[in-house]
Amino acid sequence: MTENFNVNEASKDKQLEQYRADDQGEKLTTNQGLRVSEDEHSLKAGVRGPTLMEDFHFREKMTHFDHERIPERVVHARGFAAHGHFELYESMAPFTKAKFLQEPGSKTPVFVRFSTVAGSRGSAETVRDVRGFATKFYTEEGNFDLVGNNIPVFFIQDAIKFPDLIHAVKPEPHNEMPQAASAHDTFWDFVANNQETAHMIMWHLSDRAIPRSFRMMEGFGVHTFRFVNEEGRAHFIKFHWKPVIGVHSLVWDEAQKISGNDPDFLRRDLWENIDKGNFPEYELGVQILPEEEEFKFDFDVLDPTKIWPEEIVPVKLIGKMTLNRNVDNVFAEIEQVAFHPGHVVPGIDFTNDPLLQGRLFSYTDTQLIRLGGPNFHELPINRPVCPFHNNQRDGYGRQTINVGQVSYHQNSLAGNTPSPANPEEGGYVHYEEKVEGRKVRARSESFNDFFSQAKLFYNSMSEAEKKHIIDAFSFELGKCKSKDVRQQVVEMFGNVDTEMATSVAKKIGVKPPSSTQVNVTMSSPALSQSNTKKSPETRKVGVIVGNGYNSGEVDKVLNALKAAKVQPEIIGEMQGMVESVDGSKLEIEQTFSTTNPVLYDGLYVVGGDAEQPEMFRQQVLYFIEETYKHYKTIGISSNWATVIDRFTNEEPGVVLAHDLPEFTNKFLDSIAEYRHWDRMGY
Ligand code: HDE
Repeated sequence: MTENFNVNEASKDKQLEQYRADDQGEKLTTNQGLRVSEDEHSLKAGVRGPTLMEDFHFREKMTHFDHERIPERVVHARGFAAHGHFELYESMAPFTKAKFLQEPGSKTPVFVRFSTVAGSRGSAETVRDVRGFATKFYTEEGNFDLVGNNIPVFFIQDAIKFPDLIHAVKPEPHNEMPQAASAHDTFWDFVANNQETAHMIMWHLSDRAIPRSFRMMEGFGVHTFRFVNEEGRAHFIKFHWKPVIGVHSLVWDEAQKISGNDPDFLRRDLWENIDKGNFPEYELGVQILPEEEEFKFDFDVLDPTKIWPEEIVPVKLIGKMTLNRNVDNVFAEIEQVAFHPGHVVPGIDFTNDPLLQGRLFSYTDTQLIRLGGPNFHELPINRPVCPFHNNQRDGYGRQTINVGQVSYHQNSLAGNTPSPANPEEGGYVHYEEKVEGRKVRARSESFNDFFSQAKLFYNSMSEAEKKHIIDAFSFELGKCKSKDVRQQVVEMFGNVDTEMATSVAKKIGVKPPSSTQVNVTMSSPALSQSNTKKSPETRKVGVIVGNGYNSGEVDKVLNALKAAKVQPEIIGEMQGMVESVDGSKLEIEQTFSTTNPVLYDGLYVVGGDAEQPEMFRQQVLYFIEETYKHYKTIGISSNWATVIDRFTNEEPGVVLAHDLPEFTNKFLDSIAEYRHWDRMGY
């Protein structure tokens, strides 16, 4: 008999509740529950004597500490996560029988971990890298993990090359440098000698690889999966996550400076916004392709270095995910969560994408070393919310106390239970794809076009985005010591765009590519971030205020910003209060020494009276220069427009408060626009 249980958005939280422990107000004990009378001194033979072996409290405390760390993830070590739920818009029954995709309005609890790939667990977060976007859906039929990235394609086509790719991008083995960076010889040597990387490299050098926020990135399942419906009919599908507030990025100079100013920039942004109730939202999209159309395109649908352009196969939005709760404990939840693309539910199946096939092995294997044994599914964060029963037993850290005599199948002593479920009872049946072929180690010829979609990507970029790609190439290759590697890469990317590769060649002191320019006509507007949603919501604006400011003007602006869900942060010379000309006060939240212009999306210079020290004016000028250089919005109060005589009204993204009602609107529009690329020549 099947058990009855319901899953709703609170199911996971309720389950986790049993494992939460709050030590506040309690007496200190050992792990055996013994109350401890002293926790500052080890047990010694005399106050100046040796420590005694007998000190079980000292030994237990120290041993536990010695074992606090577990191996970091071999990739995606640096990450952060949050809880939330997924709500379905419309039934997907025509395509899949997955239960969590049937009832419009139904809510499934989720846990999402975002990550960088190359860096170690303590590395900076705003480095140039792919971002992981892994979602665990706790469904009534078991956990479904959508383990994706923020880039829709991958570097390689076959999983057997993954160790090589990762060895090439990780710090070089002889000196363990550089940390969390692809700008070094071995990575680019790998690229030039594995040319299937071309398309992914274009994304990696684009603004996508330096997201402004985890809340402002897309996510992609990358591989082609299958939806299978109740009748057993299958469709090829690709998964997409689309952030409701649009896709936005940092600029490179800013990203590098943030790495020093706030290495936790992306997790802090996620944590603080969830904390304040600005819940990140992403719509789930699927591209759906009938199986009969498998061979309709000039690319192979099984090739993970290819997208299905959205203009050809539209993305159908089927639901929305909201992240609304921060974790209680980073280790217990974020470090111990174990994702696996093989965690599927009935109605979702795999394809023969050779990258996906290899991943289906790697993920459980890696958890065995990372989490120390086969019982990691029992950790609170990994437990499904539905019951699980099987004949697996024992192993390190086993928590379940399986009662009874029988732990094998088939049996008669337990009435042959736990018994397999038929499909009507929710038993998972693999899609009966017909497979035949010779055993070969070879790449399918249909995987051989490495450059068409790389060209499509480049051709779809705005002028600013193209410039960023050229600058990124110049930076990355400029860091390679081997001139030969630099030359090979320039030659390779001549196949994408000769003019682009020629500009790079000039900057890095090598010969231009031997190719000739072939202009492409095809473009996919969905690939360019310049077409994304623009909104001031949740943008962080630094507001520099000194004593003697004009509160009438400033209060109105601050209120208008808050009404538009912009987040102003008051910056001043020293902590405490600043006083306006009419005696009202504002609290300084950051000082010039605790913050930096790179940490804001825009700047509002309020200034103060004429008495400000020279240092204040110097800091204002520094904030303005940096903000301007990073193409962000600058607003200046009417008082200070004359003190800062650097701008005229015509400057893009510089808003001067001559006329107040117009100022706030213009300032908000400018913040929504975010980057003012028309300053490009700057
Ligand atoms: Fe992963 N990947 N990967 N990967 N991956 C891991 O599993 C692997 C690939 C992705 O937040 C590891 O638990 C292979 C593509 C994310 O905990 C490991 C191949 C995509 C995360 C592993 C790939 C991903 C991982 C390391 C090539 C996007 C972090 C720790 C065949 C679709 C999950 C772990 C988290 C983590 C193997 C390629 C996404 C070693 C062999 C393509 C988001 O198992």
